[in-house]
Amino acid sequence: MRIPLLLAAGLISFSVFLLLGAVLAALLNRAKAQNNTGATLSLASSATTVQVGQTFTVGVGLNSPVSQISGVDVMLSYNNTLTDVTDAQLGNTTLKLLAPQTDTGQFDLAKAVRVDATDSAKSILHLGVASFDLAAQQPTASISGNFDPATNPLAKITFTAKKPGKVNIDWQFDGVGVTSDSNAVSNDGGVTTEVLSAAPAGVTLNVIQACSAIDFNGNKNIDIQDIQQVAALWNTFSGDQNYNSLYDLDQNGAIDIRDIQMVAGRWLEVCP
Ligand SMILES: [Ca+2]
Ligand SMILES: [Ca+2]
Repeated sequence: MRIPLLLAAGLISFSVFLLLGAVLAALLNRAKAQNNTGATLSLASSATTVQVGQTFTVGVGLNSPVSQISGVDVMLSYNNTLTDVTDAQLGNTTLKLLAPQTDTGQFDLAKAVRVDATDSAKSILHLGVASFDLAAQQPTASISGNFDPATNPLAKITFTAKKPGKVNIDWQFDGVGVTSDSNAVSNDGGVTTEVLSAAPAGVTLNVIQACSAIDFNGNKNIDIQDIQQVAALWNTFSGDQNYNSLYDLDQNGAIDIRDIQMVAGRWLEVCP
């Protein structure tokens, strides 16, 4: 009798082991499935090249094939010596609250932008869109599906180009925490869940000088004369007698190789 009893106990133990394994596998699969069906965010810029002083807009898109999204944290970094955020507006979706807000119910740009603590040349824009209508004082519907960043964005951010260079606008996404980075949040029966599944791609664009700013002699052509004029002031610095800010195209206080390269890079261009 002893051997069959041991056998039975062994079989039961083995069955329990199998059952636990199956439950664990099911749980893991569920977690994986949730992650795979998570939402993604996107950006689209209105231009790939802009001139100093011009504005461009960056739309925020969302693709959430399964989850109902009731709020999105948009956290972007950008090079603040080349560009600044000058406005943000909601798109045409039911996410009708744009945060942060001032006491008088306007979008609070000053509160939304801060200089990065570890890199003063980088600024962080953090805004939120949520399913609430402040004017009507009531919640609005959640959203799901595809919201194209160029044609149907959740929000549109206006930037002004300040200085020539390559602008990178990148998402801040660490995948943890509900408020410390970019998120898409679903609200299922009052339980909020972060469903953003991957780091979204950013956008890049080039800020350039207007043709007229480089056409120093005003003959409507960027030509060898313009190159010679800036080259003649090479290695002069702000405060020097010969320094002329007109030729300091990137406004860094020095007329150097970069300024000459900027003229040479536009050589033979005909100004409108
Ligand atoms: Ca010229
Ligand atoms: Ca310069």
